[in-house]
Amino acid sequence: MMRMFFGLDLAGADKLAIDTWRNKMLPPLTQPVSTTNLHITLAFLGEVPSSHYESVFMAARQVCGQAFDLHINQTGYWSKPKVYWIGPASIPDELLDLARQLRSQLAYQGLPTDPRPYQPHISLFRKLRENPPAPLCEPDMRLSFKSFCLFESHSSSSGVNYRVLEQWPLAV
Ligand code: 2AM
Repeated sequence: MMRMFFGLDLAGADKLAIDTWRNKMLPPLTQPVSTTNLHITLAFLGEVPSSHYESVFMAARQVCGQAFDLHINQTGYWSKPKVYWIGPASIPDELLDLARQLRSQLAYQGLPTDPRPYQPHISLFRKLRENPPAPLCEPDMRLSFKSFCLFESHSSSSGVNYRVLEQWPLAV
């Protein structure tokens, strides 16, 4: 079994810029997502049995996505999963298409897919009991994506760590 998700890996400089924005624009809050783990989920898979790994890779190989830029310019709070996030106010068609293709290829391979409407976001804090005060300034970052990844989410006594298992290019 491996806990997996498809997602977009952020460049190191972008992770650092987000971490700086978080530290400067918001009060200190519990359970920050570690800087190295900042990412955008495309399709959450959860625990995948080893017998299904090949189907997961097969689904990814069938995806034909386009590179795109993303303007991160809004914040949000989901009270049920208790997550505070930043994300784009407007979602590029290439990103919606990538998430849609992944879901349909996973379904075609007989794998379970997430029924929730896709909402791209970068989780900054988890287990947050209430919506924190508004940030001093809204985020304003432009990110570029030329590939998508399959991540393994590994939990240990020192916390959760994400590892890129494989990366697929997006057409430029
Ligand atoms: P993330 O916060 O690490 O991106 C399982 O629920 C996981 O799916 C969550 O931890 C979250 O991962 C992601 N997720 C939750 N709701 C989502 C949504 N509407 N769209 C995309 N990803 C979502």
